[in-house]
Amino acid sequence: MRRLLPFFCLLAALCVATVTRAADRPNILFVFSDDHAPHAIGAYDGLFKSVNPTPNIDKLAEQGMLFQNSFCTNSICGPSRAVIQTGKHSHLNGFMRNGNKFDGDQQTFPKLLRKAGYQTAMIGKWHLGTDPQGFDYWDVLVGQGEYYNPRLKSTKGVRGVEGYCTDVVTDLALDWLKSGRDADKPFMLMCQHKAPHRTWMPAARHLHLYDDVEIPEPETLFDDWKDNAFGAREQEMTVREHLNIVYDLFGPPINGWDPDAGVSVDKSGFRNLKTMTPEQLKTWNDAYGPKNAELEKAPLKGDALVRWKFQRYAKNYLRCVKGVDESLGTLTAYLDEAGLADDTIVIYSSDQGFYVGDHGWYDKRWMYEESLKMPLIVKWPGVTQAGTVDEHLVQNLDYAETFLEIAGAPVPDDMQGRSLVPLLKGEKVEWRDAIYYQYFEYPGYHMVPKHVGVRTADAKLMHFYEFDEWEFYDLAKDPEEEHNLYGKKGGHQKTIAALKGRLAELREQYADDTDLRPRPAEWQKKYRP
Ligand code: SGN
Ligand code: CA
Repeated sequence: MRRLLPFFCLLAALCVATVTRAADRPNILFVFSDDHAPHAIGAYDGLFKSVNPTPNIDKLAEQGMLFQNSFCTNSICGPSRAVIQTGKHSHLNGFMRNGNKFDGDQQTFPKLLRKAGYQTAMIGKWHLGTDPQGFDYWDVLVGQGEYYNPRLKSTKGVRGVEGYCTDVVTDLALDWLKSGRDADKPFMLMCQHKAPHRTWMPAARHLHLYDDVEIPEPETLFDDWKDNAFGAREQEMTVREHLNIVYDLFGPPINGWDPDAGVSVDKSGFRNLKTMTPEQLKTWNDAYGPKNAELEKAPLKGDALVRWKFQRYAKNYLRCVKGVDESLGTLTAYLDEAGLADDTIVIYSSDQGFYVGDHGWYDKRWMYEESLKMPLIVKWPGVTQAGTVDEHLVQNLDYAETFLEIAGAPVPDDMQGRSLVPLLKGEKVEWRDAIYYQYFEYPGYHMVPKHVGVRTADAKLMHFYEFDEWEFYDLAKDPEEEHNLYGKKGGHQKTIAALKGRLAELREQYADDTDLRPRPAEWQKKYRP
């Protein structure tokens, strides 16, 4: 026995080393969706909580940390993803609006994670216009991705995969976890869904979900934007006028509705239905047909039609969310089953928030709360305390540095965010008092004027600079942002002046020298009535 002692000691030491190594360099499973607003997650305690849309995401929050004040820097798909890749604001990473091409030769966090010995994989929606770089494995949806039988691109080329997009992406992620990776290395897997993006097409199994439920209407569904800057009145994203009954809601063309009206990308308007197999299409039509017949028999108008559209839209949106929620459940069940759960950080997030009828809208882009906010829930076994809510002002700008610190990799000086690791550990740290926002796509889909802005814990200032208009909100008193107090009496001048100062400082800190001078009156007249 004595002679065996050194052997046991060595074995024990080895075990400790392995355990430390796994804990030191945990795997990261990053489940990311498209346009999933925090208020459409039960754990965020929003309006839709009553229909229990996200039991699996809620469970993640119960086990980990939920970031209550998590924001994007530029509320649109490609730009948000480029910020995550680089840890730099849009003006520096070069991807300022959808349609730009991401320069994948620049420094990105997956490249640095790889250097640090991580295996990296990217599966699902990428939408950056150039092929992913920095990944050991990638398999990405072509462009926006199709809901049914999507095309995917990998190093082997483009192919079609039969099935519902969220399930296809989940299965590919599972395949990679099971047999695609090198089990000796820690991994970073980005599993990125298309849902719940427009045109909100649910899986066949969810087509009847919420059939007998009335989705609660947002307080601002009938907003009239009366004291907003002009852009909020002239945008093209209202449930009333722009959400197309046929193209977006799969309803009948009542009241002479033009099936192409407001359809921004594909003028044929039906590409997603066109990718279905005849059986899938039959199931689809069987689900919507009877409901559509009712509306055709008694066509609605005015506010009643807005309410009908909202119900159809919100139900489809939440049905898509259900698919994403199930995906998270499937992936985390696999981690449990494979004994990986204790060594894997699981993160749920989405590229930005969204309007689900809030302010009378769909889509995103604005710096108003519903689209500025991103969900962020992190379960880090042994590190995050179960069921905690963090209130610091955090951004997608912080993700890259967070991933690098988790991996024990050096963080380059030119990244502009801050690692969230101390917050995840529950440490008390000095933190930023304000976030900086910028949006660049104008004129463009949905017609949201360019703006920059600053948000603190309780106030927001927005500058629609091409038209030199401002908005200011007292978020503590007016969380729905119904009262733009810019230029109004009531003693806000001091706060506004301070916020203008803070905005200028942030622009300097982030090296943003975008020209903010108003455009010539002639140009403005084209857009502003
Ligand atoms: C498409 C959508 C728009 C949406 C943009 C950007 N139209 O053009 O409604 O704002 O994408 O979305 S659709 O009819 O094609 O769905 S993003 O997620 O890529 O930023
Ligand atoms: Ca998006």
